[in-house]
Amino acid sequence: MPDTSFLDWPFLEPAHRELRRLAAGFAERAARLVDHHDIDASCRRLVAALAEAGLLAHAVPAPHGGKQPRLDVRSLCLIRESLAYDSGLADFAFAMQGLGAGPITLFGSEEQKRAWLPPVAAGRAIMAFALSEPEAGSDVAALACTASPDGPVHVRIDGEKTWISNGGLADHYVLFCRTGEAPGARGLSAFVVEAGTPGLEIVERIPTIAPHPLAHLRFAACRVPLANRLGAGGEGFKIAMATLDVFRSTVGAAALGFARRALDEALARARTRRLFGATLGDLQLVQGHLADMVADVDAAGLMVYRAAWAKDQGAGRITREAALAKLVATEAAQRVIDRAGQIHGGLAVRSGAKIEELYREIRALRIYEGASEVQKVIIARSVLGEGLA
Ligand code: COS
Repeated sequence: MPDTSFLDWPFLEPAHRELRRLAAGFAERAARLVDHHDIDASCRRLVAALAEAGLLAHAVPAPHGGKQPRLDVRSLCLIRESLAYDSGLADFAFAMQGLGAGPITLFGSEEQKRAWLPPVAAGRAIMAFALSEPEAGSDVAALACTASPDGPVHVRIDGEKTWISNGGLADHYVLFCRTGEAPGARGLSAFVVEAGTPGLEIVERIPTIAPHPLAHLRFAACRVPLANRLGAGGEGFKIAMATLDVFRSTVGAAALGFARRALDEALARARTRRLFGATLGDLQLVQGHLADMVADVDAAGLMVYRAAWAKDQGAGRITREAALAKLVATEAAQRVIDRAGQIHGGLAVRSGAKIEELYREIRALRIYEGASEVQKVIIARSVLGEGLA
């Protein structure tokens, strides 16, 4: 039985405990919806099932299909953690609905929210967040995809995006482009681009160690209504960063779900595997691994739910807390899964084994939505800035 004592932490409320039960029950069933030979169909099934279970109602705000007027980051975290415990792909399907719709939720006009958000909650529209480019991933201010005026009510988009989750599967892409109001970070804007818009081409699907739908996209004279711009022209960088502030702690939560699963698998193995006339768990070196794993899991959990709680209390920017949550939780989860591998021996690297799957699933989390190195830059700048102030 998974340890759920964290549900008593003061960051969480009774409704969160109820939600955790619902999400964990769903996650066990969701794992059975995954066919690793057909990722696209699996994602579509998962999105539909997440909607039916009411979980996608936590990915958008009320009254646009959501449960609450503002995204509740603790709910997002609890759902991601629960899904990741059983299925990396179910977590992916949920997370992308939230992240892809995030800029609309946070910066869309009422009309834009009314048009685009209810289908996200209902599982009828699949979302993508298109920021990274072949030459700009960590350095967002350097992105080169352009949106230039094309008549009075359109823009023309030209450029490339890569590593786009749900690329080729999404119905709507939230795209960050250079619009040139000012140099660098102040000259970007965000647009919603519908799949099927002429000029939007899926160049290739990108295979990865933990198969998720990812693609490289090209935009060639892709004509998009100016009305699809989110916020004002030049606000794109701020929109991207504010969205990431909300969702980065949820990446930490997914890592936490993977780590808790690895710990539970390791405990089961340590209790039952016999060697040298005792069990693995009787060996002090194994106890040392287990203690380190418990410490990592708790530290990660505290960071994740602290960041989520701070945002839910109405804090404006939680850039530092979110960066800490993502950094600490993803790095900790990698270590926990690695130690679980040592405890499992050869079984850890057998294709199809749970630890082998967790190994493949965790790796990208230390990279996407800001690599660990980027999180360290953000954290260091926040303390240096404060020190100088
Ligand atoms: N919320 C709101 N505004 C923010 C912000 C945030 N979290 N972070 C920065 N800004 C604002 C700054 O206040 C600054 O505003 P002014 O120009 O008014 O002073 C502006 O945006 C530029 O900020 P900064 O100078 O910090 O920009 P940098 O180019 O130095 O940003 C980092 C550097 C590394 C922080 C940024 O590029 C980043 O987060 N990169 C990682 C992106 C990422 O996650 N990529 C993966 C793809 S998504 S899967």
